[in-house]
Amino acid sequence: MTQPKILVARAVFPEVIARLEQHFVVESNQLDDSWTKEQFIQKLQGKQGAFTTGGDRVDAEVLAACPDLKICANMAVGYNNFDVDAMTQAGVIATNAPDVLTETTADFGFALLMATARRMSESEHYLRAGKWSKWSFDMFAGSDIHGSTLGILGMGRIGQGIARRGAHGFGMSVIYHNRSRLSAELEADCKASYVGKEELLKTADHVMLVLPYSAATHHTIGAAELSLMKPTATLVNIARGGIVDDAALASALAARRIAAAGLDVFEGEPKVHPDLLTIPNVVLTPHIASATIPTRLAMANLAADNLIAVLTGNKPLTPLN
Ligand code: 8YV
Repeated sequence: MTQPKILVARAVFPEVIARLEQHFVVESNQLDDSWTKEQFIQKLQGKQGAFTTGGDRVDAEVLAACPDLKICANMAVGYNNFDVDAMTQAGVIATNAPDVLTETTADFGFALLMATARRMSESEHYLRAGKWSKWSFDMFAGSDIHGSTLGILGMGRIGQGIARRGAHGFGMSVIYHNRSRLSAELEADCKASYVGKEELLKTADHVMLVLPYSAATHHTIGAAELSLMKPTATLVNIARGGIVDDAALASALAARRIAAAGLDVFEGEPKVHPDLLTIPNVVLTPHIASATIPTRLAMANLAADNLIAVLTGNKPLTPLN
């Protein structure tokens, strides 16, 4: 029996490639070349499966040009790079990689919150630049985490992980806003109270964004929302670029309309709005919230499991359609 053919669009752990090679004829991109859409389409010709990451767009154009495709397995929980409706229409299964990254990503959200509120990047740059000559009472004085109010926009699994860390670990008062309200049990477990978006923005000392990106969530935080926040507040985005209007955020930070921001994701990444690069009160990281070796390996193996299941006639583990 001939083995199905798959494309692995980005470099990934060699042991995952080796696993895939036990089941498929694999074309991989272990040199991690950047492909144009045309190259991606050309490499997908004759392939039944694709192993993708968040930067690989699968839309109607790709689907029309790749009639052999049966499944695209994303090594990411977010799947805004997939046009899931178009995939469903084309009979292509879409899968993502949820759960395995929840705690790692929640850890990072909290780390970025701490670094932002306590001005860790700014103060480290100061020290490295040899500017530290004496102690002073208000040097890099930031805002407290413990006992403060944490507002979480988007209360899926990662949002809940952050709520638990805040409420149970740091005695924070947690408020959240989400498309749908959590069950009473989950609210109690997270010690989180449901509020409207406006109330959340006005009340929170720290606002954490953990919602999925879609046309509906584009610029969820823009100039109007930033103007509702406390001047002492911090904003952290570990969700997706495009949820925040980065230009509006840069002006708000420069004018100190809010105190600080921590950003792991950016509009048009890996490009970063040039103003954000020169503003001191923002902590910037290159989309690494899920980046620990065990978690990235689990994400890659889950994408591989989905490909293996579907292309051997079984049900996907984590389907999106
Ligand atoms: C991925 C992410 O590393 O899972 C997600 O949605 O944003 C990250 O964990 C990234 O999308 C690459 O696939």
